[in-house]
Amino acid sequence: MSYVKYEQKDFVGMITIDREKALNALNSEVLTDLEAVLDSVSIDTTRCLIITGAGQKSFVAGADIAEMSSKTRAEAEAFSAKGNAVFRKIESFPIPVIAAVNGFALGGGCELSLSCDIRIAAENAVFAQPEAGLGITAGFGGTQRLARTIGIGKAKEMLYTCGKVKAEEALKLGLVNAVYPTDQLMDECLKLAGRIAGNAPIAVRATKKAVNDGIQVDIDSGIAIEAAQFGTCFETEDQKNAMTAFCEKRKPDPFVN
Ligand code: CO8
Repeated sequence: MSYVKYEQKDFVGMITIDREKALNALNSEVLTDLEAVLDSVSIDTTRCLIITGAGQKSFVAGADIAEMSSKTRAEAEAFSAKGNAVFRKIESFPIPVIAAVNGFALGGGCELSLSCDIRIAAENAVFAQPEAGLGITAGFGGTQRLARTIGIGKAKEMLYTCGKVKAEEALKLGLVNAVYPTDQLMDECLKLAGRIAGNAPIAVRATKKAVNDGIQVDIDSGIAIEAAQFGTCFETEDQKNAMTAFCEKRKPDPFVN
């Protein structure tokens, strides 16, 4: 039995963390299953991923507190390393990943969403980093990605106070890109994924890599990274197809992977 389900519709892959009775909390098995599902995704047939939680109440209510409660320092560091390896895999996954946040995104759940390219929230979404109240720091990248996403001041406030941030406030903070009624969340995420999947896949992958790699370096190095990715696109069928079609005032043929 796997705690993580995978479904594919056209070019869009949907990953569901399926441990609903524990509000989809991340224990070691869930992390192992999530990594296995990610490893099984073929980018030859998939252009965008959506990650969500099973049920309507929770995206992911954090790392599993019961499992963590008796860990030694070395075991805690190993658990953190395991989660971080999976989240880095999502962050650097070759195709865009959308977090469909359907309820609680607490601790490791907020951090999971932060490793995705885009967060879309249901109206019932609640974000928080409750770790300081549990006697620990964030351990799956929260101190790093939250500050990079919403800025240092607001990130520190969330991390120090453990305060809950509801969907509308998350939108104002730039923590999420959009908020939808809970029953429309998946349809809206599928529409967004479909729009991404409708563009030239190699160009989208190159764009993700340019943004991700460029944000880590100084502006001149970042521009050089973009220039290199831009150049590679000129060796693709999609570039020739799309630009020729524009010049001939017609629609391009379907894009290829
Ligand atoms: N871990 C384990 N079990 C959980 C978790 C969790 N994070 N969250 C919920 N559950 C379980 C509950 O124990 C409960 O189980 P049971 O039915 O067997 O008693 C079940 O899910 C349902 O939960 P509640 O009955 O509590 O449901 P409520 O609607 O009353 O409350 C809340 C929902 C508010 C979400 C509440 O469950 C809660 O506060 N959960 C904990 C949230 C939290 O603090 N998350 C952060 C955890 S720390 C973390 O994520 C650190 C990440 C980095 C790790 C680094 C490794 C070293």
